[in-house]
Amino acid sequence: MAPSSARFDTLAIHAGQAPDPTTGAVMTPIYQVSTYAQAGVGGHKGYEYSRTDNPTRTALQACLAELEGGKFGLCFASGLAATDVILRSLVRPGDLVLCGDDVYGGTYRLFDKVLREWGVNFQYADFSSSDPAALVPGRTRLVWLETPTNPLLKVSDIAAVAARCREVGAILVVDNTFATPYFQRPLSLGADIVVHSTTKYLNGHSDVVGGFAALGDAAIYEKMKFLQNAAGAVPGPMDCWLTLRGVKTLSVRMERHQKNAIAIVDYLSAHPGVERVYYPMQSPVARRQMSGFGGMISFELRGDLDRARRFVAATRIFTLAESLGGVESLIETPALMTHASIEPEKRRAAGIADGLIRLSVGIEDVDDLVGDLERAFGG
Ligand code: P1T
Repeated sequence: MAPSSARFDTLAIHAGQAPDPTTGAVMTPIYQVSTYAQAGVGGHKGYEYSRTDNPTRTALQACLAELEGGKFGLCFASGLAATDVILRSLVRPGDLVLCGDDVYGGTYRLFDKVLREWGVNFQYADFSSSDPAALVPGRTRLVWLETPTNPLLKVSDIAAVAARCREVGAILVVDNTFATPYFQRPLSLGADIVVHSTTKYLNGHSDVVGGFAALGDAAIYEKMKFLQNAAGAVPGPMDCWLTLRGVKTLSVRMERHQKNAIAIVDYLSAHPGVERVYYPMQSPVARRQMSGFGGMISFELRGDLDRARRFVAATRIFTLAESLGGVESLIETPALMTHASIEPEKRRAAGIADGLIRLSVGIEDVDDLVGDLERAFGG
């Protein structure tokens, strides 16, 4: 096990992963098991049933919690399962939840089509452009912040929103999926909970769907741990193992994602066929609160929606697909794909143009990636 003073890259490889006590196996085994023998009733070694706890999951929870600087960590079957457990543990019908106006379409769908039906009130606001003190009413129970946002890469000042949340007694949750703890650590900036779709950069290889939450408050942890077990949206041991393996290379992958992304931002910004490029580096708050800007880029083409449709179908290395954060490059149109569950007028009001294109820049050779975009421009 890594000493507690170890730095990020060391923790990514060792945290929560001492050699297996029974065999000495250096890598955490895949405990592909549902139940555990008891010597007498209640006489077990900390594990009774794998919905409640599983050693491979325990290792992943501990590793990711350390990377985010949280005392506690909980893994889920998907990012949305993590979101659902956070909301249902902490919010009751009648409560007010304030959410960024530019979030993953599935998060919006869960809030608007499921939890709103349950009686929770949701309001949406642009945290990147307004003073949080003016945005967050005194009766707010919870603030849900994505920064950078999906898909417009808008950046909000986590410390400022956290200060306002403390003033009014609201819980601040930050979705850190795009930045990862390698580039941004929301708990250290005052957030109460940090949440991830581990499907993305943390696993990094587009072969797992998973979610994770880290936090420091024991009472909130107990509520969420209870619901993790009571509702049971837990990841299987194989998925936990794959994610543990993926996390070991997080820092080297993120550096390369970012290097490639910056080169592509430069290329797109200089291209006459491009109207506008979105990347977090353009924000002064990002330069203050993030140590890097990641591998996600969005851009608008000059021309209509059909031009965007043709563009995303024309690339050969950038695969036309939803999701992000894997080693391979992906391209998509949020209005027609990842954010299609948001009503068109709400989507447009949030600034998500119909013809917006989103890139998840992978770690391939950047000249090949630029060449692929050049081909799609018809060059
Ligand atoms: O897909 P799932 O693991 O349930 O994670 C949901 C989720 C939560 N938060 C953010 C910021 C996300 O981007 C996602 C999932 N996003 C996509 C699938 C996508 O293509 O944008």
